[in-house]
Amino acid sequence: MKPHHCILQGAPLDCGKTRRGCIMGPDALRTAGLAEALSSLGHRVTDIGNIAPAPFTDAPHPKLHRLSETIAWTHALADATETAFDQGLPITMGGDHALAAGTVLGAMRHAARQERPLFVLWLDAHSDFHTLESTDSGNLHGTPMGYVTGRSAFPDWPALPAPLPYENIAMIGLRSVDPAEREALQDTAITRVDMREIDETGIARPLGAFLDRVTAANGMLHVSLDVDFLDPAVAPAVGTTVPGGATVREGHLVMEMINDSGLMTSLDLVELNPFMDERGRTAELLVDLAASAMGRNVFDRPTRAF
Ligand code: B3U
Ligand code: MN
Ligand code: MN
Repeated sequence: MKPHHCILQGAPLDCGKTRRGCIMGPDALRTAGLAEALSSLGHRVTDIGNIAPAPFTDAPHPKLHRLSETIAWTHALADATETAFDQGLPITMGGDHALAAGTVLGAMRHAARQERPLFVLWLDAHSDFHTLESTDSGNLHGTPMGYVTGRSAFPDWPALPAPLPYENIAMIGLRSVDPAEREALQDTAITRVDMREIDETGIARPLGAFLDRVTAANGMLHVSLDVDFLDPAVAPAVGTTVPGGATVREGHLVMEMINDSGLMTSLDLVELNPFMDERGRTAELLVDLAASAMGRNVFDRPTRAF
């Protein structure tokens, strides 16, 4: 396994929805031993502390919850993530999923500078594909994929170097997609893997096909792991619990395959709400999954078995 320099950055962003608690996410991941788990695998680890949003003035919006704060975070996180790539592999400790607008944008800027395509693996019960117009809830954690794909205008948000192509995105774990998202997704080349497909074929097949495409394109791979990708029975520390999610074993398999591929260049761990956790078990599971993505396994597998 190739040792990496992991750059841990805390993003205690809690403005992407109304239920509070993700502000404590970075410290819960620290307490659960994320840095120690990664260094025990032979990686160099630097925790750069928490990022702060760019200065903003609170200007309540009739529909969108804490819009100006989310924009301010997006600016700061895009800059911080882009900078972190110069040191190593950015691992962003969330914070709710609105943070991915910033981290994916930072990865897009870095990939553009490297003249390599960026791919995004979105592990989530939700597609988070809303525009500012289509969201019913007004919760901006439901919009980062709508933003980075440039499918509609996000006035005052940082400009995209170029929209993220739909072909470069795989969403795996889907089981809560709003009607407007469903309709919009149907016209795109985004790879959409719902729980039914996972039940029918197993999770390895669609994931393997996507990773093969990233390899063929010499792509960079941003992985965004939303706690609600996992079943709430094993990962209760999340505001939006959607039953029927991935098992612990499916979670580890995804992460092990990502490690085997050698493709991952950045990682988000998002939506952890420690206020809702049970004795830290969700935080600990996220640490274990991150460790699997960074090389922890029982045995090495020289070739893929499917
Ligand atoms: N699609 C809904 C629900 C939702 C999205 N992401 C989460 N929940 N975690 C919305 O509010 O946009
Ligand atoms: Mn999400
Ligand atoms: Mn989700």
